[in-house]
Amino acid sequence: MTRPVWQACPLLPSLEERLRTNHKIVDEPSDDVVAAITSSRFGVTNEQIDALPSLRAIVHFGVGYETTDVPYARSRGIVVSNTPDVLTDCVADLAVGGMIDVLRRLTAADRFVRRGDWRRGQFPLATKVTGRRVGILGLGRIGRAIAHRLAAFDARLSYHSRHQVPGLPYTYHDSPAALAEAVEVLVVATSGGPATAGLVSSDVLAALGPAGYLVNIARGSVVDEPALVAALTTGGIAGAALDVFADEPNVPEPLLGLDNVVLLPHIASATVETREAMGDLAFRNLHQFLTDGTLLTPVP
Ligand code: 8YV
Repeated sequence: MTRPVWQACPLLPSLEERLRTNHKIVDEPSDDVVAAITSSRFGVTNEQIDALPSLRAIVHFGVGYETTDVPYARSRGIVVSNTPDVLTDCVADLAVGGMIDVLRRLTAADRFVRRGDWRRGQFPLATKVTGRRVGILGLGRIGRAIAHRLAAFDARLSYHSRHQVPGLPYTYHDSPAALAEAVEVLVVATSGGPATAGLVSSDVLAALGPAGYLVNIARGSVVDEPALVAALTTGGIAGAALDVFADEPNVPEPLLGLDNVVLLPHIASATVETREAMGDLAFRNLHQFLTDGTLLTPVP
């Protein structure tokens, strides 16, 4: 266990401790590092890859890996892993929580009570959750887990994905705009990266319309953020629940004063149970790579 591993960014404290107990972890990259461990937020850049001639594996803490250029890494003989599945439940739970919050105005009502406004009058009526037409953009593991939960709310479910998935009881739409047109709530559950950048465009938001809600637990890059801000500030859509933003931790200033927007600091996977499971899976990927050169959960 003497081959050095570069820790490219701060990680979960329990993971850092386990890494340092079991492996030779270095904070500064050197010519002889064979693996890098990083998070979905930071990844490893192509410049860093070029500077590390012995690098053969990049292990991500997180399911997303768009911060690392995987084809480039592969072209340099580097294998890449992520932490799928272990966070699916929590991310799906948060998507449903965000949807309920923005439709029923839970956090807005909480602010109403704290401001003392209840003594002065009634909180405005909200929007019913059960039975809504909901569209899922991106029907991967997380999108399916969201759909599964929403079925218990009698949601009328439809989706758009790169490919139609055979055998599912949900209506398929062949574009994000067609999906948005057909639903009252659009839930973004795609992966990030160049392939999905700006997929929720001003046209898609216009198709969602003044009575429509957007929920985003995927990546800020999937939504045209200036178009979203414009839609929210002008009544182009009814509201949004956002866990992700284009330039985290910076949230567009015009959103801060809006009561019809739920703003969350990228917490979809942030439970003790899930983060520990992600840390364990990242550790096991690294350990396996250092033991036999393979990864437990290589990226697809
Ligand atoms: C984490 C995420 O916030 O897994 C992902 O892709 O976005 C979140 O679970 C992230 O991994 C922390 O870096």
